[in-house]
Amino acid sequence: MTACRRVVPLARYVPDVPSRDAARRFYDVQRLRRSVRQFSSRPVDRETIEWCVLSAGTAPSGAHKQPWRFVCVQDGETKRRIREAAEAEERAFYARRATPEWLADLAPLGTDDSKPFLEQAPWLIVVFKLMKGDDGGQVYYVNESVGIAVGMLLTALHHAGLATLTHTPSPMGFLSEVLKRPANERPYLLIPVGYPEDGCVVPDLERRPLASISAWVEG
Ligand code: IYR
Repeated sequence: MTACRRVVPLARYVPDVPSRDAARRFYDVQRLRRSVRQFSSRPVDRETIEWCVLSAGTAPSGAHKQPWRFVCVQDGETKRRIREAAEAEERAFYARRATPEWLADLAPLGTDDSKPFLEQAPWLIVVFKLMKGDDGGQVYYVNESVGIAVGMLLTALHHAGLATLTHTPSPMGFLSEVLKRPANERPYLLIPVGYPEDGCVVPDLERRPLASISAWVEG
């Protein structure tokens, strides 16, 4: 059966300053986003996380199937089990699976197989992608859709003053088991969320300038 097309007037967002100023201001917020690995134990209330997940849920998706689920974990015992399983995978990664080139690329980040932030961060948001709808129906452009939603989630959390890490212990199958997720969901990304620890440091990285990330075809 084909659902019939219904339309409503667009509810526009109009910034209170000209678009160029709004864009620059937003960049000034975004440029301070960093991946953080040292989290404070300062709590973050559930409602803050809820608003950010709602923002993520405004992402566009293939055929509007919204093929994402955000599992928000605050429970200490669950975080402990996730850390234990993730560190087991990371030990295998650093000792055997990673190529020498990969290890060399990671050296400036100073990462290793120890992941204390998986317990220190007050929340872990585990993002799952749907391989089929809950009704067994098709989903489309799932990686693109979930990637966009995660970008929006990271942006919303950053805008709320919270720090995040995009963490991909590989393989991530243990997350389905620990969190008892249904068979149509696959783990996509694990995101520790919280305030940065006092004195938190991050790698001294530079971002590519505009000219090196863009090309222009002007009329
Ligand atoms: N998952 C590992 C390794 C790792 C891989 C990449 I690509 C990174 O940008 C960072 C880490 C870990 O979390 O240590």
